[in-house]
Amino acid sequence: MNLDRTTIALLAERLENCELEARDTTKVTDDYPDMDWEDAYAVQDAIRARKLARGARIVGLKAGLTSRAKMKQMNVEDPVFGFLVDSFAVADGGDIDTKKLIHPKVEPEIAFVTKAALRGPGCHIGAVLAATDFVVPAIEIIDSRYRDFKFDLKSVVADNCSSTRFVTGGTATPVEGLDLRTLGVVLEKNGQPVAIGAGAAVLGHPAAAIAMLANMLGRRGEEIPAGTLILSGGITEAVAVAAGDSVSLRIQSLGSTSVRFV
Ligand code: 0L1
Ligand code: MG
Repeated sequence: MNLDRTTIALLAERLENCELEARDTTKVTDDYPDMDWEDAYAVQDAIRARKLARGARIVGLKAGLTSRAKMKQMNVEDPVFGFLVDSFAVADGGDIDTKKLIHPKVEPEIAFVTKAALRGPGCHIGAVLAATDFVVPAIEIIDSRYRDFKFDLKSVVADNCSSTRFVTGGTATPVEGLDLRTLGVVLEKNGQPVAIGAGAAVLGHPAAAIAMLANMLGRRGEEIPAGTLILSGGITEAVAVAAGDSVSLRIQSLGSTSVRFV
């Protein structure tokens, strides 16, 4: 680690206040160019600790940047991960107050819910599928705290990977007999398709994103506990939204979920 405890705490306070007050900031590596990956996750951990101290509950995890093309572009070998708290969860068909966000975007994702713990190293797609209770369609709303979504990966990790809201819906579907790679995905904004894809866009198989997450957590001596909801990463590019927009996601065999920005 290159940053001391006081600096980590100050960066966590700065980024979380931006989230809570819906205002942007410059990327943290502008001020601390020597920040390393451990520092970046330490800032994220400090944000989580701040929320837990105020009574928040962790309700899930997310994998981000799980497309190979984007990882290659950013010159990283691993995706990033973040946490989800109860205040991020929005009811299916519910409203999101856009004034509480900076510059939100939506991502179509497949969410996994586990029925057994997953622990790396060595976690693989087969282990993930065996440990999956069910999958559901999920819309993740991301809202980078960085001005104009301009960041580098360490700044993104420190900012809890732009997490802000998520909604799940559709039918809780077991994965037996389901090929998650070939499931068609249609994201609609105001009734018009704006992004179309298939599950294989995420690392060739969405379960590979969960395996990578388990392997990354394993390196920290952590596991994915049974009963965890995990967003496996955007299947298409993220789509910008504003007040007045309605967004719905349909995933073949899993059903649909929707949210409105008011
Ligand atoms: O959920 C995601 O894949 C987003 C990761 C953070 C990068 C971004 O804000 O686009
Ligand atoms: Mg996402």
